[in-house]
Amino acid sequence: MKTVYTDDHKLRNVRTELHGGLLVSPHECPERAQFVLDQVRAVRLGEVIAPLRHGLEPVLRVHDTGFVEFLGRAWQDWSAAGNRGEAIPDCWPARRMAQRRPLSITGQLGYYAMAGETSIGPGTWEAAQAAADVALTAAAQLGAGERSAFALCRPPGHHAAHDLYGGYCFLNNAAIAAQSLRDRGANRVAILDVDFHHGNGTQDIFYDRDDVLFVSVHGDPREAFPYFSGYADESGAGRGAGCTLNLPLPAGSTFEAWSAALETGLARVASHGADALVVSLGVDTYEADPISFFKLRSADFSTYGRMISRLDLPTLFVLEGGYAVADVGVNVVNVLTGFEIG
Ligand code: Q9C
Ligand code: ZN
Repeated sequence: MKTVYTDDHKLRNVRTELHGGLLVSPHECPERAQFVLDQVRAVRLGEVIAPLRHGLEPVLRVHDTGFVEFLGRAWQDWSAAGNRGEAIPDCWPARRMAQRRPLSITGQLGYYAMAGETSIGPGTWEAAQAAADVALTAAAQLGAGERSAFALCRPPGHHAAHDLYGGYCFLNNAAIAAQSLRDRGANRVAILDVDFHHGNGTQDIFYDRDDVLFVSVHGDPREAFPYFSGYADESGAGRGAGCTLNLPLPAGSTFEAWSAALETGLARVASHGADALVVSLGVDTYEADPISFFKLRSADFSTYGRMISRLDLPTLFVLEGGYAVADVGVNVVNVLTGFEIG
């Protein structure tokens, strides 16, 4: 399959992540993408092509205009206000407080952030836009008749909601791509999120819709980020009732439990009658991941790539998380080669 990639992800290279009461070097770092690209080339997965610029129109199909404008000027406003470090929120519209957008940039960070670990720096916006372009270009490959395509993008996207950033995510690359598939004529799309963390942003964007199914296998939110989304009883609303399926699993889950949940998810994808599948491909389910608690081994990624291929759908893989940096390439590409071998 073809891989879509650009060096522009390197424009996001912040120094800080709020972690354990410290500002540490970010888990979501540029080296992740380099390891994936190296492994794509090592196994000769297929051609590596550059993204086309798609502009903001396909982004605004799923994201709020005020939110996108905020992301576009957040770093500039933050530094112009005299702040000397990277942009981090420190106050949120919590229970019983006003859900209004303040004028202050610090207030706006809290208004638009769903979590506080994700610093904004120079180049964050440009990298986020490039990641959306990577996903849109890969989606267009499916439209051009390819059976599958791989969007090698960072920063990741699945925690970014209609008007929220956080969890290392700014624009929801998978959601933007899924919407573009709908706009290019797919009547029904399914999104399968196999990242360790619940894809709260993707769920939010499609929660009340019946044309885009969202299925996620993830760490139980009682114990894992994002804590306030991903419970089994969140199943969609209105027309979208029954079109969200959350499959949370406990700490220490091995491939035996994980693959059984995946089978449940795959059966739901099959019954949706989708014309195309988007896989939010995070490999932070790996046993050596530093911030997660599942126990998948590298060979398991090949196995589930094969399981996904049995759906026999045009499939777009969009890179999400995975922080055992040196092993991210092997694990991601194992899913892709498993899929291709079938
Ligand atoms: N103190 C993705 O995998 N919480 N995002 C950090 C470490 C945020 C993960 C916890 C984890 C976000 C795309
Ligand atoms: Zn994750």
